[in-house]
Amino acid sequence: MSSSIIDFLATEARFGAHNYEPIGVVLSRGEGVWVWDTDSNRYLDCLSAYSAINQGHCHPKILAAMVEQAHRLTLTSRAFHNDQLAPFYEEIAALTGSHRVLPMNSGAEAVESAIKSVRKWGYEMKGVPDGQAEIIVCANNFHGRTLGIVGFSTDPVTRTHFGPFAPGFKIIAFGDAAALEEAITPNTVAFLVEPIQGEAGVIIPPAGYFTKVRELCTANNVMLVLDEIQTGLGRTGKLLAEQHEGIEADVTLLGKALSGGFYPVSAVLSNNEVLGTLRPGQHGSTFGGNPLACAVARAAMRVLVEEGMIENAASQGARFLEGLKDIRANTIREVRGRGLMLAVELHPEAGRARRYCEALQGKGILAKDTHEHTIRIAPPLVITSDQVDWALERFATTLTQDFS
Ligand code: IF1
Repeated sequence: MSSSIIDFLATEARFGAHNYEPIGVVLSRGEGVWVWDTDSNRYLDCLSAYSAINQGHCHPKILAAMVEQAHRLTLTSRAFHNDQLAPFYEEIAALTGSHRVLPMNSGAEAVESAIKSVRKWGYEMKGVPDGQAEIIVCANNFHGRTLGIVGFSTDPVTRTHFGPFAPGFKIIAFGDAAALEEAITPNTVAFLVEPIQGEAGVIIPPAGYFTKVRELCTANNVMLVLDEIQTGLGRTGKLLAEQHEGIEADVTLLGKALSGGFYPVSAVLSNNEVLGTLRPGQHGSTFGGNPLACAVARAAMRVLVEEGMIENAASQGARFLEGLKDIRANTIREVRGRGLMLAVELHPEAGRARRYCEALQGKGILAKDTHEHTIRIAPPLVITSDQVDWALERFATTLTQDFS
């Protein structure tokens, strides 16, 4: 490590809250699938800022839209209209087939906004007695870091000593439709779930699960809220992960790649009813729906579609998955993935995944461990076949090493 890197790390450690344990690389530039550190070493980004960089780093068209808009108008608040909001609504509704849009900033805010909206819908449309609304969520969920959300997390690291928490959530197993059927009561307003659990280690539910979930929600007048903040916008090889089972959520949450990584932009998308219950003054955000965010998001959605990134995620994802499955290494317990949302789970005896990520860093690849034994792989959706093959060579040599 050069002295400048050591200085950066020491200063962060001295002044920052220690709520992260990053890999020891200090990045200063990015372009497409590549990032460079302060010593000009180049890495293939296999994390994409947890899927916020689906369009690749510093996409020139999103950059141009951002700069152009920043010169004109950045923030009006929602006290006034701005000329970017209407076209943003129109374009995101057309792209996703939704009826109503609520623009927010972070993913967690979108989740919180959805919780408020489905509760309100439950009281005003479904007739649930006030204060009795129940929302069903899954074990090992990850929906963000705010108090409302960590209150229904099952991960002790995420929730310990942050209580007391809000009531009204019921936790069931992920991938188990019978558990959902059993958990639903007349007071259930929504089922909030990730199509593929990301933080839990890229857990793909059994085929048919979401078809059954959709049926149960419809039969019981329960809003199906899909958190597509990580799986959405092409990551899994479809625009939305729900399309893999041909279902439609009542409420869809987007964030991360909605801005291509330039700016925090999130959105709650719904049928007419759920967001239709919100009246003036009942919800809002200073920055939500601002013209800069809208202009950036419009460009981010446009390039995703126009440049074929969703199809590329499907084909390169299949190539990557096959390549990973071909690696013969007794460190590997399982390889999972859909589109470019991939994971290699190591045998516990192989040592911590973190060690493998550090070895990959030495070979020019940045990937992130999760839960001790899983390496998450999620490159930008602009990755080429040659780059996939280049990465696979490095994964193969790293995974055949033993770091136990
Ligand atoms: C961190 C994980 C990924 C998300 C889903 C909502 C949010 C997230 C499905 C909240 C955010 C991030 C946040 C990041 C780590 C990360 C993550 F490892 F924790 F699980 F992506 F895999 N729904 N996920 O994945 O969105 O408020 O952050 O914009 O350090 O907390 P946000």
